[in-house]
Amino acid sequence: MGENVETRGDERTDLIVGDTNRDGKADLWVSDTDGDGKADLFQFDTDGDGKVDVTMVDLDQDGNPDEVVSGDGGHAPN
Ligand SMILES: [Ca+2]
Ligand SMILES: [Ca+2]
Ligand SMILES: [Ca+2]
Repeated sequence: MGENVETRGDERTDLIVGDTNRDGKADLWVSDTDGDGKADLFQFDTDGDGKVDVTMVDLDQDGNPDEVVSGDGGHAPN
């Protein structure tokens, strides 16, 4: 279990769900948590087990992550 990260909002809208290694399972999630339509939560499943291994939060939505933690940061994909 990783630490919980704070996001801009409490909602979660997945803007992009990707399958970068084409094994049929999602391994990339780009999400909007505050409903403004801009991505602020980025998650990656690096080992292909369907669970998030790295979470990045871009609190000011400038494209650069402000916090990076291992695990899903308390924000598991649906
Ligand atoms: Ca947002
Ligand atoms: Ca994983
Ligand atoms: Ca940022």
